[in-house]
Amino acid sequence: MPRAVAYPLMPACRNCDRPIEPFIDFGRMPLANGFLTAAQLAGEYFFRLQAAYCPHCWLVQLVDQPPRELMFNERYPFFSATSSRMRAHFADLAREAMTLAPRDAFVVEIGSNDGTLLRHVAQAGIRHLGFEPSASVAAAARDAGVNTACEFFDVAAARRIAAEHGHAHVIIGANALSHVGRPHDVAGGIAQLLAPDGVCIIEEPYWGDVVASTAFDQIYDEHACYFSLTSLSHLFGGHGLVVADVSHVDVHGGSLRYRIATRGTPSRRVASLLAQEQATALCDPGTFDAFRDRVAARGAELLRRLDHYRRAGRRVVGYGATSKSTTPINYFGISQDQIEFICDTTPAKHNTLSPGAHIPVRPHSAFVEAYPDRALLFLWNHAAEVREKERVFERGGGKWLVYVPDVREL
Ligand code: DWN
Ligand code: SAH
Repeated sequence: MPRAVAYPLMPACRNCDRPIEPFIDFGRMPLANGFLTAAQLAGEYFFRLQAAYCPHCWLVQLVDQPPRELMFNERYPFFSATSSRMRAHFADLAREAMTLAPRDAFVVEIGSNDGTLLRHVAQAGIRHLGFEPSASVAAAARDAGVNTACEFFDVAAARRIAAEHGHAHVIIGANALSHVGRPHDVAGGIAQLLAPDGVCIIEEPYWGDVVASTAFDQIYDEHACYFSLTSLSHLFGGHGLVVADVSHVDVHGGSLRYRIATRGTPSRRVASLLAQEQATALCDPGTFDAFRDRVAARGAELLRRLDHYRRAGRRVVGYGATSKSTTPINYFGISQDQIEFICDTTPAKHNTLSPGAHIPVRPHSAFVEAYPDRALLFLWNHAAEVREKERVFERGGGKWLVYVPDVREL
């Protein structure tokens, strides 16, 4: 029997401590990266996945998040380098960071994973340190020559590093802050570590894009916070830091890149996006109710399509055992009746069972050796990269089924 663990609900906002409003309840969910062998099934961990918004600072957040050590440890199987698009993206970001850094700079990355970004900084001979609590990926970073502290970044770690190495001229965090259940620990740590004339670059999936495309699968255990400019400004403002600039980047379904400084006047882009967030009802309770209704309709349509395939005798497999896939698979009850297996390029996921639904995960070769008729694309955020790679599948008549921004065949 699965182990049911009850955690006390957290009724207060992770940012401003005021009461939050739950708006969507996905029910009992496993860890999104909790891939298991058959022998491990008995100990599978579950929690209640519920998202809420704060009507004061508008931070969208999980009501309850599993303990961080259960998610981020030596078994963590997500390696940033698996996507060629993301490798190029982080090479660009590293270049941008290095142009901001003086010659004797100290560059810090939070959530540095396998060192995909920092290896460029290391290769340029620049003093650097990555904070990465998951030992699996931290080891890969060290192998690539990246100085890595295998620990969670927080205020105490920041103070220690500032005392040992001096303040950081550039701090980078991509897809890291959203993973932190206590975001003040990270924002406060940045305030401690950043040099007075330093720059911090934060990049996170944008809640505005999640709403626009109803990308409900971004909601899973690891993502404790879903930022907008409004909520992120509130968080950093509490530590005397300023969001100096913001830009939109087209990764992970739409993200915002924030430039944070110790002082200065926010750019016109910041003022205009803050106004836009108000005008587009991003800060409006009705937006959340409508989002929940669209998720239900999306699920019904996806199941209808999968049922249609089954009745038509089509072979269907899942493509990409992504973290995101865990929410639709388990919430909509997708099983091996609908998808034979899920293929993935990550060796650590091969020959495991997917979290919760226990659909077999197979190497990418299983896809190529016997192309299915249809592939449910859990990697919709990397659709261009995948389609480029899988031209033979398409030429043979294979089609992709996506469910973000709506259910459709490609
Ligand atoms: O926020 C997070 C983002 C940055 O990365 C983390 N919490 C975890 C992870 O989320 P994800 O697992 O949804 O990320 P991706 O990049 O959408 O999917 C990665 C998975 O897809 C890996 O298991 C590798 C696999 N993959 C594949 O099989 N073929 C990836 C690519 C690009 C491919 O071509
Ligand atoms: N920055 C990478 C990795 C994103 S996955 C990228 O964009 O591809 C999120 C990463 O944050 C994981 O590697 C996880 O171990 C790490 N992480 C989680 N909490 C953290 C914390 N408090 N401090 C530093 N890293 C953290």
